[in-house]
Amino acid sequence: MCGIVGYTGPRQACGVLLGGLTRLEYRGYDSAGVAVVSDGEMALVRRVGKLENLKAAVAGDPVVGTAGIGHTRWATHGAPTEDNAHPHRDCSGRLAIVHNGIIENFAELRTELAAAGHAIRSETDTEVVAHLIEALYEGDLVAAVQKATARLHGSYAIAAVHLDHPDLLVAARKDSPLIIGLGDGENIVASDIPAVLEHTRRVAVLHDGQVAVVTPERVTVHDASGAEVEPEVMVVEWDLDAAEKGGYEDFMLKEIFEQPKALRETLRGRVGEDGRIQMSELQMSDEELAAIERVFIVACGTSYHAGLVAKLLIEQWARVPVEVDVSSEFRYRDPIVDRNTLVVAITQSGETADTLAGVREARERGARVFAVTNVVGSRVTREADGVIYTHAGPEIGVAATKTFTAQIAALSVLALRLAQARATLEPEQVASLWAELATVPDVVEAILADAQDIEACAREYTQAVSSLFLGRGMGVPVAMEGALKLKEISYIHAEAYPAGEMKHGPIALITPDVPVVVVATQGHTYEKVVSNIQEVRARGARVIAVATYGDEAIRSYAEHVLWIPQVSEALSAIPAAVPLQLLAYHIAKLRGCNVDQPRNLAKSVTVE
Ligand code: HGA
Repeated sequence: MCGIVGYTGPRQACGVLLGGLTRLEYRGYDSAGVAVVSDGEMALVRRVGKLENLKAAVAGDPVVGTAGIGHTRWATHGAPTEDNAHPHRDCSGRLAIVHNGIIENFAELRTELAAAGHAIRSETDTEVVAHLIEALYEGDLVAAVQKATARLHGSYAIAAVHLDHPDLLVAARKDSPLIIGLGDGENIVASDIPAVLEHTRRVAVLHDGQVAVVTPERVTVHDASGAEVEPEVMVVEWDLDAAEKGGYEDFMLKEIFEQPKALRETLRGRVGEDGRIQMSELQMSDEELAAIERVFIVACGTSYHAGLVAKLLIEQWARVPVEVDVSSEFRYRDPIVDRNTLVVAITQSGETADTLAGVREARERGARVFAVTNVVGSRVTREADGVIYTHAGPEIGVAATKTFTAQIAALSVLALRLAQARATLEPEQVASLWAELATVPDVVEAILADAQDIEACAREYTQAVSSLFLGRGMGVPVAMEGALKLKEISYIHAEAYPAGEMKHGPIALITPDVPVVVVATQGHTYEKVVSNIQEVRARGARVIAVATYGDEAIRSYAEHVLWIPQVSEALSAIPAAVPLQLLAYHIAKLRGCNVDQPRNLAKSVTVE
């Protein structure tokens, strides 16, 4: 998720590592460290906080050596502390590794390795990998890494160094990026291109399941069977700014396209071997979950919209009444919250002041409070009784995109977990809903692959002053989020309404100049939505519909159709949200707006 740099060559490694990590700093991180093979010792320096802290430590006590690895950590497992910072070492202290990603089966491996006598010092999933490599090491680091990665479930980009092989870096990846900058007599492993651009523009891209063996003079790449394969080499033409954005024009666009990965990471490891949904973070037994009388969801902005989606899912699947409150309202009213209430506080940053106040308020009233957040170690994780993490990776664009859909994914799992505990769905129904939920990342990938027409549609609405977003059922929170995205980044006024409610007021606003965006995906209110489309068209409105592939009839009701694949109604929020993110993005870009940093907005709202 965050930064990896590894160096082997004639120069002092530490300077190259710190330089590379500096180029990855824009991604956000909470701690940093380097390990350098230094005259028969593994020199290790780690610091919490900014790279400046690490640089100051190294300046005071220079680390000498020409091969090493560095990391900026964005915590997923274990708080952002020095002990949890990477690199991590094995028991002998002769091996050090850095890792991006999540090892799903780390708990089992940890138990196994601890039983075999390994002393595991941190809370991270990463350290377990260092000990696993140690356990499998018989003098050949490449073979040990290969055997170790075969035992890992989850996602990883790993770089390892060992004192027995002073100028060797071994790197491996699955579902987390890793490249090798090819230099002259030196090579640099990195999780992202900006880290190597200062030194080289020739880059070998490592693919899933491959292991790279890197020395100053040579890079060889092996597939999972150990056979040597031809590395894919490209020459990078991007400048640093474009490289930071992965070739996308803006962070927001990059993050929209990162959604399949964010969703996969968030859904990872949620089903046990027995086929049951697991959410151990809740630390509540089935009996305790069954005893819940009410769920209260507290959130602001985009997170509030994810909460509205969760309300529909929890009520439908788990048959518990759910209230969703804007945090700044919740904290100042007298909500009916007691020890039988489960409160779910949703905050991307984990620092949202109003939501934190809501958490305190709810706990004072005796409720059990869970946070859904994207930032490990953030304030809400210390104030809530438990935390459900979205593993979307750092989000830099101010307007939330991948964290929104990841929140919905995490909350969908929560709803299934509640339904399972309360036996409101048959085990087969839970299994089949899970099976479909697990395909949603692929559905989003398909939408993103077929989104070329959205820009042309956006071009027709750049002059709009006001717009209306309509939907029913699951389409309501999707419409609300679509409207929020549009107003946040394009500054076009956008109002969202349940489609059936439109004729009680907002219909008065409709003119040919007010585009109406309608979520008209397949579902039990589809016909009703079509009637609402007819009502707005009768008043001259131009309609942009989000609809399901195959719905040919919709073409005759709407000026533009943004297509999504067929999914069940309950799981339609994530797919339907994606084209609306892109619509807002393109309209804002065509209007010349700064989509990553819209005016007046902050990424993390830490004031009331
Ligand atoms: N799961 C590991 C690595 C997380 C990551 O990708 N950080 O950048 C951890 O929590 O340390």
